[in-house]
Amino acid sequence: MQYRTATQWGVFDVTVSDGVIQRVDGIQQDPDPAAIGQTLLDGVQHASRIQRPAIRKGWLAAAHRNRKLRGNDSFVDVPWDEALDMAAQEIARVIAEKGNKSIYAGSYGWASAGRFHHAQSQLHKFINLLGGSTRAMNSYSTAAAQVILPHVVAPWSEIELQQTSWDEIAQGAELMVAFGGIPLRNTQVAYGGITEHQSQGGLRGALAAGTKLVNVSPVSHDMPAWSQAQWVAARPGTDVALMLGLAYVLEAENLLDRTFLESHCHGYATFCRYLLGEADGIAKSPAWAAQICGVDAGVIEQLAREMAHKKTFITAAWSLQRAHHGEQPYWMLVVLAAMLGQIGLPGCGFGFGYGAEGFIGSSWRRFNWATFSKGMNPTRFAIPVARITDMLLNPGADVDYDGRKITYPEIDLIYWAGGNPFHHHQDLNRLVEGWRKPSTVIVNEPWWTPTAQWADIVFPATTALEREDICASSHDPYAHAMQQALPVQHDACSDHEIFAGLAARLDVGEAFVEGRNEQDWLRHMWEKSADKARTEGFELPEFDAFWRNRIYKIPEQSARKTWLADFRADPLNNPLNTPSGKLEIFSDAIAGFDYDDCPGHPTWLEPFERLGGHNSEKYKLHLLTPQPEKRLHSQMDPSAHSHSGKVAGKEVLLMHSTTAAARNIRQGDIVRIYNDRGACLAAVGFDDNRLADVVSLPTGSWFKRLDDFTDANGNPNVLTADVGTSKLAQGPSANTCLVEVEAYTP
Ligand SMILES: Nc1nc2c(c(=O)[nH]1)N[C@H]1C(S)=C(S)[C@@H](COP(=O)(O)OP(=O)(O)OC[C@H]3O[C@@H](n4cnc5c(=O)[nH]c(N)nc54)[C@H](O)[C@@H]3O)O[C@H]1N2
Ligand SMILES: Nc1nc2c(c(=O)[nH]1)N[C@H]1C(S)=C(S)[C@@H](COP(=O)(O)OP(=O)(O)OC[C@H]3O[C@@H](n4cnc5c(=O)[nH]c(N)nc54)[C@H](O)[C@@H]3O)O[C@H]1N2
Ligand SMILES: [Mo]
Repeated sequence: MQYRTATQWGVFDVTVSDGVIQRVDGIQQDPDPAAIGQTLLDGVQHASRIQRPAIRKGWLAAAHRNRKLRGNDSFVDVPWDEALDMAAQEIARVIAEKGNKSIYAGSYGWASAGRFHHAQSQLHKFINLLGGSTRAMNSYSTAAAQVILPHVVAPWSEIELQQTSWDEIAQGAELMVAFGGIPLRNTQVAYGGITEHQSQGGLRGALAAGTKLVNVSPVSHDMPAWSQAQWVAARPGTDVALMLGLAYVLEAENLLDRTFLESHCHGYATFCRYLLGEADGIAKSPAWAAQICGVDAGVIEQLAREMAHKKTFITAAWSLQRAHHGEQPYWMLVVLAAMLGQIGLPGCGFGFGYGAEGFIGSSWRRFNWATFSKGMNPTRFAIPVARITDMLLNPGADVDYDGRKITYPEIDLIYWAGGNPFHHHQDLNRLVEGWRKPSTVIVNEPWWTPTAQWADIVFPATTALEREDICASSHDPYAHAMQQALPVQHDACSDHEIFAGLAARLDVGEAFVEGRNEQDWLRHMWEKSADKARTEGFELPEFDAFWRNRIYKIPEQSARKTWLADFRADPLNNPLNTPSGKLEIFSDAIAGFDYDDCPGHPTWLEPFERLGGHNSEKYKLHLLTPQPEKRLHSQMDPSAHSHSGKVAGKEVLLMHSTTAAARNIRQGDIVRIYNDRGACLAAVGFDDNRLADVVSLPTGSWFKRLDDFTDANGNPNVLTADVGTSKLAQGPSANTCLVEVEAYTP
């Protein structure tokens, strides 16, 4: 039998016989189905599934819960009723004794694609009914962007959904300069699901239309070889210096649009004094930039002139802002585009993430599908998502964030559903210290991920293939009926059932289920969407017809407007939503915060470490931690498809052959990667298409601590630093990381 399912990397037909998945095929509507689909093949029914509710022995045994054993203890299987009783009692105890803010239910993570069985949404609805919890704000993906860009130009959600499309780039751009390239491996994925993978087609379309591509990156294959992109090899974390060098040429050679800077921008004069060195005595010339970023001054001059003489689109990968002072490259990129004066022209100006997720650059109609109501968090309290360890370790301390101070609460209970912090957070050895402080950690998970292994109460969750759901996202024009393809595996329950069980025990059962079963909820959400559709002038089919057809596509819209074209045409009547109504090259608001690590205009700020900068004497290689090609983050890491990208079960560290030779390392060798924060093992793959002193280890392998605290599988987050991007956004700084690599002898 064939069943339709939807994932965060596309829509698939899954063939099942004898209760086992036999095949996974992309659907006909998808021009470029993602290979990650194959993780489902043996991943869903893998031996690493959690079979029954499990409770950590030490947690059961002692009043203080033996917290030091957390992560290094055995589990006992407990019947559902007993496990739910214990979890409910513990939640009630913590709320009564410590208050709601001492529960951390931020629960960041990607979970699965269905709108009803969305693990975090279910958790948040449940916990809101109990008086709420401490939550998390912003994402690991784009935390710095989400905070800096509203000050400068527009809210992030607007940028993601409305920015320039691939079609416009093909028609309008003669030159596309991509900082961090367009790594198509990442465009397999889109948050909430994707039907037609369009990024490869978009890039090929631009190329065919004659757009010249420039890949500014430490790694040449961040742009596909067939794109014939010019490679500008810049050191990681130095893009701001390079962009300042480009800006300097524009100013010095009068290649900029002074009229646009006057009419559409705020504060260029102040920034210009910094650029020319009048403010600090350092001219940000190409020669100055060259000694920081490693790109020849002549190349910078040429590129600046080319950008000024052509119709130019400038873009950056999200990775640039996942680094120390990650606000700066994004702000500076907008300023560079403003100086060129082409913002608001079709295919010109700036945009972000064209190689980050598959929906970026699409021109599909956007429709806000309804979901179920999660209510409000009564505590109204949240921390910046990547500050979790700081919070756990420093209750009572204040942290700066976007012009205000947030006081960390003392957390006594962590509830996680649909995320894997023991893959995703930086400096995992530091996370371990914080994670062992609360009395209790409860996790819902289908698999024995590291986060499940580091919990006290583990509830086995079903996967999307064991339940019915709807996939429909605001950046995709389709809705899909997700069918149940497999019987519930082992003794699992859906997240909804788990929280319904807990809610019943805590006297909010009826408020949680609202008298609906799974099918009722899907119908209810569909009907809410139908109401919304009507206000936008179209009719959704009846639910039963949709369910039979399994797929529905919303009607196309009339031609989409070029983003910021109205603002370009008439900035006074179509102002931006910034304090000045203009593009903020200087932000009075940010300057007013008086942050040493995020001044009033884009600035080159030394990161806490970099090649040629701090720590580079001790650790000679820069470690990048890109997204993994063969899976979504850590999801189904034990599957065959994920393992096809590994060697001897270990993640592969890409390394230049001369850098390896200098350390007596051969292709395929197992190496130890280390710095002051930790160490992990990985297998070496040679890759000469990169700067010699830059190595890359993808994220997402399951953390496994050996006795000496070395991670055995190659999870780079034992090496990355847990430092906020700045006081402004407090985002993660994963890509600022120096290491050394040596041959491993066990
Ligand atoms: N060094 C470094 N670290 C990084 C990054 C980086 O670039 N460099 N990137 C960061 C970014 S951008 C992100 S978004 C994060 C991603 O980090 P996460 O989102 O935490 O990663 P996932 O592996 O997708 O975690 C989702 C978890 O949900 C589980 N799951 C799937 N379906 C269900 C379900 O139905 N119910 C329940 N309860 N669970 C389910 C999966 O098994 C998995 O364990 O990583 C961050 N970490
Ligand atoms: N296959 C797959 N795709 C994914 C995901 C996945 O897990 N698997 N995760 C999804 C998620 S949650 C997110 S947030 C996006 C992330 O999207 P991005 O953050 O854009 O992706 P990354 O792979 O982290 O980085 C892209 C490239 O940037 C380059 N780079 C790193 N640092 C620098 C720098 O300082 N300067 C320059 N110029 N280049 C640099 C690296 O060589 C890297 O290959 O990807 C999404 N797509
Ligand atoms: Mo992300």
